[in-house]
Formats: sequence, structure tokens, C-alpha cells
Amino acid sequence: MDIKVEQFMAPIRAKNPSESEFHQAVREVAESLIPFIEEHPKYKHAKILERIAEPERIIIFRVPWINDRGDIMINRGFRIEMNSAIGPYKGGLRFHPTVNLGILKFLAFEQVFKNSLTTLPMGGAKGGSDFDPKGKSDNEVMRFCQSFMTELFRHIGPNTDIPAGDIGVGGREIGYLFGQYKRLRNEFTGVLTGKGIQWGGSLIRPEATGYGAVYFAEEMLNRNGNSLKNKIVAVSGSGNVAQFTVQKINEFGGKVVTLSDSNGSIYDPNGIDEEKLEWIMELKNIRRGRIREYADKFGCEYFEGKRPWHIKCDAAFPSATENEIDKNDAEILVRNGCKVVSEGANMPSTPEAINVFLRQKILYGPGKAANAGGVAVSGLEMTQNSMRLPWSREEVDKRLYTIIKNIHQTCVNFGAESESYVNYVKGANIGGFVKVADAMIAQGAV
Ligand code: NDP
Ligand code: 2IT
Repeated sequence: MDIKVEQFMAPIRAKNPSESEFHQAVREVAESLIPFIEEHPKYKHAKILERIAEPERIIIFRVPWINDRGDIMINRGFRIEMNSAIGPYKGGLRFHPTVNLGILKFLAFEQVFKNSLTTLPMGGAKGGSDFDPKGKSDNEVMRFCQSFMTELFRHIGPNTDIPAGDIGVGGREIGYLFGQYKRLRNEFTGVLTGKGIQWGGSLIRPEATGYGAVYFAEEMLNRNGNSLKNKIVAVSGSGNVAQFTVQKINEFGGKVVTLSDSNGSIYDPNGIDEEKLEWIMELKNIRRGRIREYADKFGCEYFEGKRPWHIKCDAAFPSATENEIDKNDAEILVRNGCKVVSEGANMPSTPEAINVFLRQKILYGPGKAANAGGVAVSGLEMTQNSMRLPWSREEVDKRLYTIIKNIHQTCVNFGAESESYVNYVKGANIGGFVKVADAMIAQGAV
């Protein structure tokens, strides 16, 4: 136990009681940063770490809406505006019944470092609601989104705070939110990212997080003279990030054998090819069904209530949610020969699981580096909106690849512990910190 980390964490725990995910995210960063700050006293004197862990502003609001039966429903809406030192607040919205203040604060905190790593001018934020889109009609989702935006609109703007999607918020929800914002403000602006392609969206934004996580893994492997070609891959989740992770792994010559949702996971030893993926996209994005149906359709195994990490693989892409790989899962992965973990999800590995990966010195790409492709292309969507000029698929994809390459290099610069070993956790935390910290110092005690 590191005394300095404990001393730093004690007031954070006291001030933010029962927000365990927030404590977890801050502690992981503090463990990397405190030794660095000891060597760079300017950050210590300016109390940067203490300031960075305190949100600039939190907005909490009531979201009343009427369901299809005519009943009044009440949800809670949030927006955490964490840090604006290097740009306007930027980060996704999550609609999921587990959403609470602590979860959104952990996500907003991670976003500050992630956005800095992209090299684009974006501060950090996150928001959402405990609304559960599952089982709701399109009309119910629309009425909820309209009510949510009826309060949120007064706090956001294209130069202030630019939300996007996350779990439970995809193209459909962004459309309803955008429509209501435009109506309330009478302005057509780039206030949200992840918009439809006909109304200000960017090509490759839907693909960006998954593609980016695969590019990041490929960078890590290439540095070791290896690649994803012919690798057996386990992916979790089956939503936006998981789907495009599968697509890009296939392009790189890997074979994806698992996917999951909150009910269970499938194991398809023949691999999830492009045709099967197309079927999954229809299942998940249009019919909004369960991954179990894949096993019936393609005749493979389904594990009810289980995550995919017991399946033997060379590479793992957790792409569902936080804390979905625990110590036991991590040990099984490593024992089965898994050599690379690239996190599409935010904080999917518990601290104990991360310790297993670091001790075993496998290639472990933490979410704030590995999944930064999504917000990076959101940043490129903002650029295109400002220019009022869209870029081609190739242009956006090329920029995405370059950004991920640069993030990987930043991690190497700050995290290399020897010629052959890079601690990507340390690299991402310090690499994301420096730019924000220097900006905060330059801007005074604000
Ligand atoms: P989606 O809503 O599209 O998909 C989420 C997937 O994860 C679904 O398969 C869902 O299953 C599963 N899932 C969600 N919660 C749980 C849970 N508690 N237990 C088990 N499975 C769960 O979201 P995204 O694909 O956009 O997001 C996935 C992850 O990636 C999240 O951690 C998100 O924060 C992160 N991320 C997303 C980015 C983006 O651009 N969208 C960018 C960077 C990170 P079910 O359908 O059963 O709920
Ligand atoms: O976690 C994330 O980086 C996202 N959900 C994407 C945020 C964004 O603004 O595109």
C-alpha cells in the first residue's frame, strides 16, 4: 500500500461517499501520477491532481415523460462537466438503469485524460440517465429524449459542452435529442456528435471506437513484431463498439469467436464472419433482440449468465461495460495464452485484473487509450461541422489511424519501462495528464 496514494484518496473517498467506481478510476490514475508529480513539483504546488478530481460543475435534473399507456414516468438526468482546461466539455451520454452519479463521475474523469490523449481540443464530460431503453417503443424513447433535452439544452452548446452516445445512446437517440435541441434554440449547430450523415454527422463515427481499439491492439502487437493475423479473439458485448471491433478484426485476418450481452455469451469456434456480423447488426440495432438468438441461428454454444473470458483466445477486446473482467477472469485469460487486451469499454478490468496483466507483462491497452478513437472522430465531426464541409470515409479513417498511432506513441514515451516492455497504464495516465495540467497552470487557480 502506497502511503501517498492513501493520503490522496482519503479526502476523495470522504467527499464522494459510496461512489466506488469513481474512487476506482481516480486511484488508478493517482497510482501512476503521484510518483511523476513528486518528480515535477510544479504540479504538486498547483494542486493539479486535487483539482482534476473535483468536477467543475454537476447538473442533476428531473426527466418526466409519459409512456405508451399514459402513465407519468420519472427518471433522473445528469451531466458532469469535469474539466474544460483544453477545450469545451466533451463526452457521451449513457442511458442504462445502473446509471448513478458515481458511475458518471468515473466516466467523466476518464474522459478528461482520453480526450487529451487524442491531441484534439476537447475537455472532459459525461452524462446520462437511469432510463432503460430496453423494451421501450420508439415513441417512448423519443418522448424521453425530448424531455431530457428540454432541461439539458440550457447547459450545452457547440462551444460549451458537446454530448454524444454511449451505452443505450446510439443514432436513434442522438436524432431525437438533436431534433429537440434545434427546436428549442432555433439553431442548427454541431451541439451533439454521432449525428446522422445527412444532418451533420461524420463518416466513420459509428465505426470509430471499435476500429480504434483494433488499431491500438495492432500497434501494440506490431511493436513486438506480431499482428492480429490468424489470432483467435474474444470480444464481449454486442453493441456499437463490439460490432465494429469484430468487423475490423476480420479485416486484419483475426478470428472472433465470442460475443455477449447482459444475459450471456456465445462461442462460435468457426468465427463470426462478415455475413454473421450483418445478421447480428440487424438483431441488435433493428430488432433489438438477445445474443442468445445467434446460437439458435448458427448452431453454436450459448452460456447463459456467463462472460466470454473462459474461452481460449490470443487476444481479448472487452467491449461491454465496467468491471467485466475480474481477477479470476484475468488469470484464466493469461493461463489460456491471451497475449493482448485492448479495452473498447471504459474501465472493463478491475484493479486486481489489471495487476494480473501488468505482472504477467502482457500487452494491456487501457480504455482511455485504446477506445479513444470514438471521441477522436467526434472531435473530427466537430471540425467538419465548423468548416461546414464533410470529409470522405478515407480521409476520416486515415486521420483516426494517425491519432491512434500517436496515442500509442505517447503511451510508449511515458510508459516504457525497458526496451521491450511498455506499461500502457502509466503511459496513458501521464501522457493524458501533462497537457491538461500545463493548461490548468497557465490559466491560474480556476
Ligand atoms: P451499446 O449500448 O451499443 O452496447 C452495450 C453492450 O454491452 C450491449 O451488448 C449490452 O448488452 C452490454 N452491456 C451493457 N451493460 C452491461 C452490463 N451491465 N453487463 C453485461 N453486459 C452489458 O454501447 P457501446 O457499445 O457504445 O458501449 C460499450 C462500452 O464501450 C461502454 O463501456 C462504453 O462506455 C464504451 N465506449 C463507447 C464509445 C462509443 O463511442 N459508443 C466510446 C468509448 C467507449 P445488453 O444489450 O444486454 O444491455
Ligand atoms: O466513452 C467515450 O469516449 C464515448 N462514449 C464517446 C464520447 C464522444 O464524445 O464521442
